[in-house]
Amino acid sequence: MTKKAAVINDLSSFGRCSLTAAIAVLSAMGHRPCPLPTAVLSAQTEFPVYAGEDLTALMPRYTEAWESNHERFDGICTGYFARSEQLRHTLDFLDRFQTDGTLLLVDPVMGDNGRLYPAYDRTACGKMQELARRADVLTPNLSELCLLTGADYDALTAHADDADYLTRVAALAAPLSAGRGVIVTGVRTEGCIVNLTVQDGSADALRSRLFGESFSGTGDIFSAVVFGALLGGDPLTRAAERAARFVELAIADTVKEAHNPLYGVNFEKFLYTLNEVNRNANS
Ligand code: PXL
Repeated sequence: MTKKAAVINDLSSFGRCSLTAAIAVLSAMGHRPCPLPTAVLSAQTEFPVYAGEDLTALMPRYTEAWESNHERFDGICTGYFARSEQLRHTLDFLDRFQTDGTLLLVDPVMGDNGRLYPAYDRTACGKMQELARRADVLTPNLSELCLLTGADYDALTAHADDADYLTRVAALAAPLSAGRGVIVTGVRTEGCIVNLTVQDGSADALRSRLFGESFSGTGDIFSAVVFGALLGGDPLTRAAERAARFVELAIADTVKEAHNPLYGVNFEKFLYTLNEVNRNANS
């Protein structure tokens, strides 16, 4: 059944991330994305130059307009926030639209490779912790897991070759996973990338090919596929597997040609693989 999903994220013209990724992925999976844009940008903020317009002031107006029209959502997913005020508006949005039956996926987009994104500050990190507590599913990368839990990224990754590395990452995610699913994305280990699903006291490690580069938007594409799969009724580990395989396909295609990781990955030509009609026809 088609599910209606509010997607709170920015619209970046270059970088194949945030709404550009989520609208395409959710639509391909047969759902109805309803974007609540937090900002419009000529490119995501890691580009050397970008122009943007902050839409923070529009957020409460969208919320009120949607409430006046009695809109309801089967799911809500959140991504990048440019300012801590946007997180406050999102918490208010949840007060009005999050019900027992709403699936809330929070991708706590704050940084990568142990560093905060340029537009991010510590106040926003604190608000993100508050938002994370309301989520049914969290999809932090390792840097974001450290920011959410207060762990030291450098100390943790200094022992990435240890046999018990994944056990320590899972132990770090365990308190966060009380009452919700957590997928720690893109953990580099033993020559591969691991997406670690932590839920109900157990951890499930899914291994993918390591390409050795970090591409814009892959975390956003991953969380959009997880969200779409969960809305469609998949269990969390299956959702993580579909997302990992989809991102892997897109990266493998991208590295075959001259590329700049800032421009993201060739996911568009594989969207058809996410479509339920194709999935049912192929199964
Ligand atoms: O992919 C994460 C992301 C989303 N949106 C914007 C960003 C980034 C990462 O830098 O700058 C605007």
